[in-house]
Amino acid sequence: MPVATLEVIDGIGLITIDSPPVNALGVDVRRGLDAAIRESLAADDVNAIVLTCGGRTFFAGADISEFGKPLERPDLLEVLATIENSAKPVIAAIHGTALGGGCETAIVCHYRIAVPSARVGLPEVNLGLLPSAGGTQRLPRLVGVEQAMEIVSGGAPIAAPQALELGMVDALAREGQLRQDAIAFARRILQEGRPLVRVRDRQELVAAARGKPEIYAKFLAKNANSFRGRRAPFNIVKAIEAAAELPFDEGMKREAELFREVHDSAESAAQRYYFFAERDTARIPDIGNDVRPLPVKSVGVIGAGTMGGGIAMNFLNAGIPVTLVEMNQAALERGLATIRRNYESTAHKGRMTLEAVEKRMAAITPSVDLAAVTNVDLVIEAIYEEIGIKKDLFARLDAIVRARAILASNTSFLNLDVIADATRRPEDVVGLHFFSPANVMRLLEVVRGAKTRKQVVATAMSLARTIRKVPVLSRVGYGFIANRVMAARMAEADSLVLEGPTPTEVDRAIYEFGFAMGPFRMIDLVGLDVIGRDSDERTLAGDLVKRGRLGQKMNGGFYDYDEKRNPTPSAVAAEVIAEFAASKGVRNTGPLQADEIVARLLYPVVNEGARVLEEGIALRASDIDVACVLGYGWPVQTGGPMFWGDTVGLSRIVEGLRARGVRPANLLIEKAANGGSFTR
Ligand code: 3H9
Repeated sequence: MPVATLEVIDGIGLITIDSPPVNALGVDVRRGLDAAIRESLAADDVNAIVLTCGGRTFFAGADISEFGKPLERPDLLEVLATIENSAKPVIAAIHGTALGGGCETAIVCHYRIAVPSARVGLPEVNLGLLPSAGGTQRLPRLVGVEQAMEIVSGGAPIAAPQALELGMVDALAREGQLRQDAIAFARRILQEGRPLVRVRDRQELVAAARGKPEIYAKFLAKNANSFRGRRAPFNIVKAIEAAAELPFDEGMKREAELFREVHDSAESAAQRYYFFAERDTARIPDIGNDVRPLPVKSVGVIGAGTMGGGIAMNFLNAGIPVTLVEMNQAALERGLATIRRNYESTAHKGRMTLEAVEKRMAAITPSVDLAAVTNVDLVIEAIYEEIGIKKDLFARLDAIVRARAILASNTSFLNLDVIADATRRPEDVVGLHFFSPANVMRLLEVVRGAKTRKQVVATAMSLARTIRKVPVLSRVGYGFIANRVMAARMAEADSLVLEGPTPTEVDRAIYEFGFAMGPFRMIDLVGLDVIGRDSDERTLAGDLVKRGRLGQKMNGGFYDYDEKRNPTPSAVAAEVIAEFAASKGVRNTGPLQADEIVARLLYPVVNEGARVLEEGIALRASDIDVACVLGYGWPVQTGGPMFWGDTVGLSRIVEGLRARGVRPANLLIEKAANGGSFTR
């Protein structure tokens, strides 16, 4: 099959590009597109050109796997120049997602028509990049400088109806009728003798922002938090400023310079690695495509608490009805009310209709009788984290649930095999470890027990995608992947504050590294009584709890809080820390530099990651990275702990751990000795 085909339909040249899976603009696509455009320009019987794509989407952007390699010609800029300078109108006909270079191709065309379900956007920032085929210069000419900064630095795609309002597309086609409607649109343009609109020539919106540096300063100040530790958003703002300040061709040169700066950055290498890492999690070496997932058309959730309610919402959102079971009517009603409140709050923000709220609520079958889940395809348990209670529940479920239904536990620390062995069908038991809030967090750890059969694993992995989660497969082990490796950071933070650095200094270093908050702010938020409640060991958090300090919710924790929840250093916490240090005989050795704090806290995470790999708990290092980025907000611009460990250098990590008297994992020692790495 050729990549590009040209059909001539009554004077309209219809170019279709078809390069599965997503029509990425790799060299073959660029060549095909270039040739088809040239052929249309040369053909006497073509008066206007419609550019569309086959398969599931319009161009999804540059081929990410080509970055960092020598680029073969023609480059995208050359192809786009031919389109822009065409004497015949070129109309982009968009379905699926027109992203990155795909969106830039669309906005170089003279007109754009899209089906309502299409989305357009410039997500390069998610790869640590900026658009480099004119996106930063043309988009401000279509939507204005401020809107363009939001779109490009945010990277989120925009739905076609909104893109129409913003001026990114000119018309909507009927769903499923793109081809016909685009051809009709092209005819209208010819009949009405509409001008060839070259976006580069449009001045009005960029002129309005000219000579106003305060626009950019204000935007950067507003986003200081989310741009911290990154480079791409700053270069994006500079490029958009250039669109307002410079003539088009000079602006294009500036865009190219700014792109080169980020292209070679560690941030972009990490984010490009991460892009593929997130997609690799679905590949399981011993489970091929021949293992077909089972259909899951109905779900039972046991437990309507915070976790159970959040889990239920995922399925309701995906149109899968949920039977929600609680022990008593009052708890059930509380759970239902929370779900309703969450949906209504989304509706009040304009992100769903009240009708949709009712539809989702109506898809819940509430019950206080376990027998209500007898006929569902999948039961997920989200009850109290105690092995005896879980075993009992699974034995009861085993007795009533239909054969071949999947029984899942949301346990975060317990041994899934023990739970599975409480049933006569351990092969149908799997772990589905959601992260809180379960309706928001994108990570789903799928736990494969010793006896879980392949089809059940395949079903869980595929179901994760249905509910818009990223599944990471884990074997059974205490804390599975994300909780286990990140616990190493908390343990180290606890021992570090005994030596001198304060919680504020530790948290600041971790925040500057790119996490949303440091470990002490986090534990204050979660509640000091929640973390480590099952342990008998004396801990700092435990000592604070004894003083009535439960965190933000009660009397403060490692920090004091004002009524607006702003933290300030706590004298009581300092006293508790000093007492604890004295009891352990730890000497105060004074403050540390931020990079030393980061190394102290995060080298042990890399080490624990190495153990998780060694033990076969995770399939691959990149799965650990995905779990930490999505489960704990590890800053994606560093790639995740294992990619970051490789960036730091494994020998340095081994030395750092040894200097602290920590035994490095064998795999880590081995790789460091051989000059190996986890992710490259
Ligand atoms: C850019 O355009 C820079 C320009 O400014 C400069 C130009 C000069 N390249 O996600 P899926 C693969 S930067 C290569 O599972 P979905 C993906 O790895 C680019 N491969 O499907 C996967 O492979 P596999 C800006 C790509 O339906 C398969 O396609 N564009 C690319 O859930 C299916 O992907 C972006 O950042 C690519 N560009 O989602 C968009 N895209 O099957 C990136 C996908 O072997 N792409 N693959 O695992 C996406 O956001 C999603 O893939 C998309 C489809 C929404 C399109």
